[in-house]
Amino acid sequence: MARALAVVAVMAMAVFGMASAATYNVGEPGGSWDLRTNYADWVASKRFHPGDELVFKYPVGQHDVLEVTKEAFDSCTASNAIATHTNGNDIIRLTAPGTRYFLCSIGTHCANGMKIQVNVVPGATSMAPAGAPGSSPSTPSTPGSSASTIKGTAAGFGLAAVILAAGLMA
Ligand SMILES: [Cu+2]
Repeated sequence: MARALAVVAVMAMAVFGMASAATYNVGEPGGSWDLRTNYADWVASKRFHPGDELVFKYPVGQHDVLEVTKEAFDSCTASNAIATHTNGNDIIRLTAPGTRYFLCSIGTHCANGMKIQVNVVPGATSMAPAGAPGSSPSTPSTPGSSASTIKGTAAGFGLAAVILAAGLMA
């Protein structure tokens, strides 16, 4: 019984995790991959999970995207980059939890703030309260109230699984 509940809860979290995979156009809405954005502020309002994508958009040649180590990030060092992207519509998938560092190597752009640190956290973390054992009695109303805002069959399946789990636990 307990094992079945755990399996249902994990399935629900996995479905929700996939449903929440997001694409972030770096610097939007105030800019793109350029010098108009304070990237520390930009990332602070977001939570990145495995499966999400970053898209760096810029005119080819005016900027570039180098993935680098923390040391290179801190000192704006362009040599020994982990990866270099230059096509102006560079899509980078965040595949696993961890911290990744990107900078622009053109001119003094990095020193002027054109660099971004992305902390990727496990996707299940923010979903845990929905299916967590020991939820308060009022919890079952939460999935129901959010149903109208969730679209798609995958999300619907996850929602049903959560409701099922909540019902079995009640
Ligand atoms: Cu640049």
